[in-house]
Amino acid sequence: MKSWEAPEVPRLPGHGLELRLFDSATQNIRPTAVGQTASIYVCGITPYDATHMGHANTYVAFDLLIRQWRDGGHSVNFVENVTDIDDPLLKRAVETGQDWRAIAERETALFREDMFALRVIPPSHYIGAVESIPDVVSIVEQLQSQGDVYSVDGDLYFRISRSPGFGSVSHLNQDRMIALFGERGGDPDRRGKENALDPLLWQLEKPNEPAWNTPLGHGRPGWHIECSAIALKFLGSTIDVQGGGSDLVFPHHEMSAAQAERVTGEIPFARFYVHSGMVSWQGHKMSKSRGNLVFVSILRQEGVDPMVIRLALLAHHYRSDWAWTPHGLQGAKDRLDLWRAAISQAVTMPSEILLTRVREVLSDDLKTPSALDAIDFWAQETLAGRGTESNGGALVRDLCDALLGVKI
Ligand code: 5CA
Ligand code: ZN
Repeated sequence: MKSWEAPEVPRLPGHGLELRLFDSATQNIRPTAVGQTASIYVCGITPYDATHMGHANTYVAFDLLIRQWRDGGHSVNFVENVTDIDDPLLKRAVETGQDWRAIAERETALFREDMFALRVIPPSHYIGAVESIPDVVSIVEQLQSQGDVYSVDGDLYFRISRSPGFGSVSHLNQDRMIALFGERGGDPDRRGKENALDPLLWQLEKPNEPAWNTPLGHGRPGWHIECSAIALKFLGSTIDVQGGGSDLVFPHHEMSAAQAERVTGEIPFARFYVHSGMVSWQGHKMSKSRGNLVFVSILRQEGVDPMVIRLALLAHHYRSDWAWTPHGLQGAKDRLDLWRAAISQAVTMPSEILLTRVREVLSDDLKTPSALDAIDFWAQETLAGRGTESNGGALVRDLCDALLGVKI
C-alpha cells in the first residue's frame, strides 16, 4: 500500500545516546540494545474516523522513538498495517450505506495527509490486511499442520493453550482476560470453542459481507493474525519493538505474539512491547465507537499549525493518559512562538549543551516534557538577553526538527 512522503530529517553533530524504553511485558525500563538495523512493528489504524487526537498521539510517540534510534546511528525497518477489513469497518459501512472499500480508501488517504502534516516519518512497509490475505492463509496453514487450529462450524480458531508464552505480555488473570476479550472484538461466549480465549483466525463468509476464496474456505481473516502475518513477513522472528496504544496490550498484542511465537518457535516475539497512553475528551477515552473525537484534519482546516498540534501532544509523556483540551493547544502555540522568537536571535544561550540535555532526557524512555522544559528555558534566557553564543539558533532549530519532529 502507498505510504506518504518522508519529511527531511536534519543531521545533528555527534550522535544520540542509547535509547532506554519501558517494556510492558517485563514492566521495566532497559536499554533497547538494537543492532545496526532496528525493527519495529506499529499497529496501524482501522480506517474509519481517522485521524483523531488519540491516533495522532500514538503515531507521534512511535515517530519519536524511531527518531531517537536514527539519531543514535541506527537504520530502522519500520512496518505498519492498515486494518482495511474488519468488523467495525463493515458495521460503519452498513450504518452509513457506503461501500466499505470507499470508506477505507478515503480514511487511509486522510490519515496519510495528517501523518505528513505532523511530520511523522513513514513506515518502510505500509501494508493493508486485504493485500496480506495470502500471507495470513499460509501461516494459518502452518498452524494447522502443527495441530494448533480447530473449526467451529467452519470458522477457524487458534488453540491459545498451545502457546507457552501466552499471558506474558499483559500478565492479566483469566477473568480480566475474558472480560477484555469480550469488550475488544473477541467472542468468549461462543458455543463450541475449546477455550473462551481462543482467537478467530479465519471467519467464513457471512451474508452481505466480503469474502475471499482461499484454501481455508470462502471468508476473511481475524484481526490478530493479520498483525502476526504482516510482522513475520516483513520483519521476521524476534522483532525489537511491537507498538501501539495501551488498549492493544490485551487481547491484540498478547494474541498476535502468541500466534507468531507458534509459527517461529521463538519466544518472545518482540523484545519490547511499547504502549502509548490513552487520550480522552469529554471524560472518556477518545474512541470511534463513542464518537467523542477531535480530528487532526479539522484543526488543520481551521488553520491550526500542525506543529502546534504536535507540540500539544509532546507536552505529555507518551505513556501517560491525558485529556485533550483547547487550553493545551493554546499552550503549544505560545511555546512555538517562544521558540521561534528565540531561534531567530543573533545571540543565544549555548546550543550544544541544550542538544546534550535533550538527547539525554529523550533517550530516557522518551521524556518529552523534560525536553520541552529544557528548550523553554533556553528560549526564555535567550530572549532575556543572557545569551553568549552567536547564531546558536541554527542548531536548536535542527535539534527540534530531528529529535522532536517539530519544524520551527
Ligand atoms: N487496526 C488496529 C490495530 S492493528 C487498531 O487498533 N486500530 S485503531 O484505529 O482502533 O487504533 C489505531 C491506534 O491508535 C492503536 O494503536 C490504538 O491503540 C491507538 N488509539 C486509539 N484510540 C486512542 C486514544 N484515545 N488515545 C491514544 N491512542 C489511541
Ligand atoms: Zn495490530
